[in-house]
Amino acid sequence: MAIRDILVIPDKKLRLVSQPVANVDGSIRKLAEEMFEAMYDAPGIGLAAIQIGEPVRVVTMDLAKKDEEKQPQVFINPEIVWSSDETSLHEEGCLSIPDYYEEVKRPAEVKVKYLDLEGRLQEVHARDLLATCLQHEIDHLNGVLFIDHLSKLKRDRVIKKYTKIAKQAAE
Ligand code: GNR
Ligand code: NI
Repeated sequence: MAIRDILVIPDKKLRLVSQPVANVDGSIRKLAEEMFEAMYDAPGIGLAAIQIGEPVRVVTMDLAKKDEEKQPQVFINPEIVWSSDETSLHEEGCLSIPDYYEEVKRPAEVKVKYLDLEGRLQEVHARDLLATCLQHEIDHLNGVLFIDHLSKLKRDRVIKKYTKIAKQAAE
């Protein structure tokens, strides 16, 4: 099967609030597989289902370094149940905003509860890249992009640039 396309701003679908998964069944496992395929191909370290056009609360991630073995992780219906008062600044990028990187301030640590691919309830205490990535992906599930955490000036500039590119591509 062909690799699924990753949606790019200003695609309106990226602003949808994704629906919770009711049952972790074969269709969700198939979706996760398609997400990994698109994520590894891009390549990226995380992906929310809406980035391939599916408005459901599924996130894939692999934070392994290039020389390490794959570490595929799936987070279903992820929910932040605690975040630290302490914040940290991390440079972020997004496959839906190609080639744009900016530092974003977020809580340094979060606790996230989620379902795994077997439908079991799990909880993770995340810091560093995992905390950043989980918050970035959970934002996607709520129709929020990392540029929404920047100044309005920077955000408007980025949206304008990608709107122009999309219009040129449509000519
Ligand atoms: O590949 C990605 N890298 C990344 C780097 C810093 C913070 C977040 C990310 S997630 C991003 C892939 C993506 O767009 N996920 O939604
Ligand atoms: Ni993203």
